[in-house]
Amino acid sequence: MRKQKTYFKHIPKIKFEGNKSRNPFSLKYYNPKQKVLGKSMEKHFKFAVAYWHTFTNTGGDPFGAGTKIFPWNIGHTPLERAMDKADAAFEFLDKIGINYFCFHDFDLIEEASSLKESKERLENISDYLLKKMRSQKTKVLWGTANLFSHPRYMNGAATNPNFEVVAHAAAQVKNALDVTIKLKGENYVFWGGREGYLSLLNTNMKRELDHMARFLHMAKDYARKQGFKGTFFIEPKPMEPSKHQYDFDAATVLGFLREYNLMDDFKLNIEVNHATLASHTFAHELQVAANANALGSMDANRGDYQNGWDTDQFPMDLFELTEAMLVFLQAGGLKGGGVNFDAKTRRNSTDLEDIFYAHIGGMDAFARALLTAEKIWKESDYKKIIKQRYSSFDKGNGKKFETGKMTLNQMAKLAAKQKEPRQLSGRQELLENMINDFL
Ligand code: XLS
Ligand code: NI
Ligand code: NI
Repeated sequence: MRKQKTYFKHIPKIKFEGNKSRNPFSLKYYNPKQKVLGKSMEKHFKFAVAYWHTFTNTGGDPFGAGTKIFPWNIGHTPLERAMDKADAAFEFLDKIGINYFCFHDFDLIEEASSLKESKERLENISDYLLKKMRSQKTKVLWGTANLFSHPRYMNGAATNPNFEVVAHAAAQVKNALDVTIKLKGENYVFWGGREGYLSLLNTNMKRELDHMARFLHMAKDYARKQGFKGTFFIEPKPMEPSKHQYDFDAATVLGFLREYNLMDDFKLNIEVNHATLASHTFAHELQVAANANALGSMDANRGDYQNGWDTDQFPMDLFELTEAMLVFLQAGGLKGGGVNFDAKTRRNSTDLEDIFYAHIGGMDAFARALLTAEKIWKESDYKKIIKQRYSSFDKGNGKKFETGKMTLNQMAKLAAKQKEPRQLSGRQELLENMINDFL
């Protein structure tokens, strides 16, 4: 194997030091082996680093070029640059103490001008990654294909009105699945940024949705044939880059999966900032997925109160995360997935240490929220209050109603006999206080 390059020599290995520590290169709350409700934090979360944001995205925006000078970006050939990037990624993963990563095909290595050459490139870089993964015990949480950056996808990938593009997307997904399987990826994600429309005037929506379902069935069948045992995730997002994305939110995606008979193989990957773009809270989206036993994975980040786009900031909002962790605990955790930091440092955070601070902050925020949720769970009346709120359905006529043993006529007769129903407080402020009290 070639000589590994190092990029983060000046940064120490990040360790848990507890919340008295003032060392910015330490974890204050995330203690991987510490148990929360009988399960280690490490197992609860399965934190993953997003290859695209942390090692690929140099911070360009619609108004200006990238600002981040990545020292692993200067090699002469695509393979050299990709290997250098892999060295940086694995050094980072080791130093920060995260065992998983997530990738798009062309985060690993740049796309070539033909499918054939792109495939060769992916084969070469995945050989290299595999060796590194073995020596470092690193794992792939999920892989995916980038079906949105190249101009050929301007009208969509699986939902493109031109069959040639759909076929190209299929080839790309086949290769991305092959790489994911080769790297023993635990899951595979579909995020359909361009699966949607810019204008309904030129769109046959029904036909496009049928195509999307066909495409997902084909991909799933292929992967299963290759022995892939993991879960497929759909990642909902309402818009951006499409005006309207078909995978709008968790409820929409569940409706789609049910309609097209995909529920056995697909679950949801819920992203914080996508939830808020869809006018939901993160907790709401998690709850909708959990209700369907389809809470597969999370993309962790946060939005901005003032901006209406996917700012993908690192998660920091303890209140938002604690509410989410209450749903997470109640759902019994994630089905197959983990917590992927689909988040980027700001465009002007240009030092290499910034990606360390960002991930440390994200891990600590999740850990703190989980610990708070655990305390609320164990030490407060939270569960009792919720149970009490629905207790009229636990016995008598309420129970009969719930179990389908009442008709509308019987209900009407009961109502006629009773007085105006009692008022029952929702206790929202009390419950909100609990989060602050236990933080
Ligand atoms: C973009 C999405 C994307 C997916 C992977 O908004 O979050 O990063 O997670 O394709
Ligand atoms: Ni995402
Ligand atoms: Ni996103």
